[in-house]
Amino acid sequence: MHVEKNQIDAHNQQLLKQHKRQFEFVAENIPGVEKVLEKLVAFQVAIPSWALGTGGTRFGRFPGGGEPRSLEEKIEDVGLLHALNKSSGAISLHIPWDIPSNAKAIRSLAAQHGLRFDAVNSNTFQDQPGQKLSYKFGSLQHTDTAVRRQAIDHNIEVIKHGMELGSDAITVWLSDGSCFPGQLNFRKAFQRTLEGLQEIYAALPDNWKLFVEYKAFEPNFYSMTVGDWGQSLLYATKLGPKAYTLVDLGHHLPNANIEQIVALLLSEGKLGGFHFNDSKYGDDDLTVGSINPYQLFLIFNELVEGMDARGMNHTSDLGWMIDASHNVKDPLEDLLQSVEAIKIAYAQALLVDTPSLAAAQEANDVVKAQEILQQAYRTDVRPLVAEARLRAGAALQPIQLFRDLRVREQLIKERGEKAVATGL
Ligand SMILES: [Mn+2]
Repeated sequence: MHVEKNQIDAHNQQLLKQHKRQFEFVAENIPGVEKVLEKLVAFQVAIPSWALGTGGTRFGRFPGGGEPRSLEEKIEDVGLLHALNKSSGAISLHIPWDIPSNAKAIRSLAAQHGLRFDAVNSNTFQDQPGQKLSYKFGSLQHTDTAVRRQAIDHNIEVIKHGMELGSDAITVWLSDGSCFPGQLNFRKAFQRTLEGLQEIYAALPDNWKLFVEYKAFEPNFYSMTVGDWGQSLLYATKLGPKAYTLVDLGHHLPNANIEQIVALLLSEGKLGGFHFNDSKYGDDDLTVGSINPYQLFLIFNELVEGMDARGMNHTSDLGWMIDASHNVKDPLEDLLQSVEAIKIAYAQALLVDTPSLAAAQEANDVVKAQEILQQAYRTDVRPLVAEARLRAGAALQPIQLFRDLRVREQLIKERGEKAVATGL
């Protein structure tokens, strides 16, 4: 299933008059609106291969039909999203769920859809069929050298797959940790994990980055061996200049000040990338911006301020990826919503009057500082984001067009009711 240019044009034509009116109304009050639009057009968010099927909980999974059955179909789905919003121009693969049998063919298929390969992800949190040794008691932290060896080798293999696809980063998320007091010697677990990461790091090509992702709890509930940004930063610092901390929004304890974490990691030059999602309780993996859009804006405000302070390129100097998956929505519609929420928060952050904010901060004018942030946050930037889409050749209303074209029905017709994507 492909979305054709003439279908997008026809859709946009219908909405154009109303859109223009809304856009001009907002644009009038935004100094440098053209620069904002350029940045919005350039900004791309990678789609993870595991978010294209209906997710599940440990209690059940309710597939919606027409899910991608192969890596080729996953690329086709991301291509669909990218055709609709021109903001999803990258895919992040998970090995071993998405091992490419013919890397060259996969690469050219992705290129046909205008997609590049974002960070590749390793998996030592599950035992795969036929796997020799178990990760039940961890992978890189394991007491048995042979298990550690197996986990290191797997990561090095993931790097090789990534190289063949033109990716330039690996994300390592470890579920290592302990469920009960006394189970683990923290110091030894840290040391073993560090040594494992050092071997993986040594296998990185020169232009690659290694992202160390942390998570506060789950699947281990007493300790996690990479449990917070402090531990991740410690590993990344010891590893060297190609290692960075990766922030997944759902991987913190409740009420953590993520925007402050982001600001400090950025100023240390150690923020590598992002996994976007939203949550109310823990690692809920809900649609980005669905629960706490103000927090998302505050995070983007720190990102924009911090990247500008270091002269970084917003689009390419950090890895931007969605990491969400859940039970009750069409996964493609959900991803369109998530990308839209990210671009809205980014657009709002671009509107912050930074010089005035800095002056208010220096003068300890608390009220003014808050007003400046909220002025940006309370601006309805949706017409700006839509205008950026229009200029990029995407749909003014991606979800509406997805529904009007009956994309899901088409996919079910092609792939069947019972097609279930590999992944979580
Ligand atoms: Mn993640």
